Amino acid sequence: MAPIVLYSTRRTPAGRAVELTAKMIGLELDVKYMDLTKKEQMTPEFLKARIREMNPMHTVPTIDDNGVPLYDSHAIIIYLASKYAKDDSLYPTKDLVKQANINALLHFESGVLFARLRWILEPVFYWGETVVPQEKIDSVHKAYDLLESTLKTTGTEYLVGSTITLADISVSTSLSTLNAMFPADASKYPLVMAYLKRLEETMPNYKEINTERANEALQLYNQKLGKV
Ligand SMILES: N[C@@H](CCC(=O)N[C@@H](CS)C(=O)NCC(=O)O)C(=O)O
Repeated sequence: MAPIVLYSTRRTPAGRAVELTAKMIGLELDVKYMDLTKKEQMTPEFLKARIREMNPMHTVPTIDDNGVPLYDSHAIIIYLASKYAKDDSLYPTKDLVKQANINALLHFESGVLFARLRWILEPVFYWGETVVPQEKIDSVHKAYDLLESTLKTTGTEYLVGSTITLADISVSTSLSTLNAMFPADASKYPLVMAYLKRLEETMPNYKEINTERANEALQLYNQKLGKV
């Protein structure tokens, strides 16, 4: 069986979640990076890769698992963990309450963290906007507030329990990028900061896939805003 092909970019949090998950379950991927600033997802070469037919949303990440196309990072990481992981620690199949709590945080990543990040970055990266409205930045700090309350309520080391799950993998990607661009105030969000530090120290491949790539996103952001 050929390795699963992942269409992604180095920077996208959603694609990074797929890479982190694959590494954690020891799954080889054939990663094909694209440059969305050059609209590579619209070039004939890329369309020839049939991504639009595979994914009507033309978003990355998209995977091709030996002829089976799938899109949306949350759907993809659940699929990879369910199909290829040696055990169900990343995404429990029998403890349905735990699974539902993980799902809730995957939706939080998608609907709050990633959505607010994309709301800021898309106009700057792709539409030439050079000013970011304060209300958008405020919305990021409100998201930290939600995460702080979540961590206070659960009181666990990771988002859902004492071991890393798909919730941490997904949340870590947007959170590390947001924090690189709009640093969370440690005096207001001590649990968020402690959580980020824990992830940095314990999540396999965190530095390579989150810290370094979040910094690449920050560099492009600063460059586009004329800050460097
Ligand atoms: N909910 C999706 C969001 C993916 C997404 O919006 N990806 C962006 C890059 S960060 C993209 O592909 N943009 C190009 C486009 O929409 O054409 C996921 O989790 O995979």
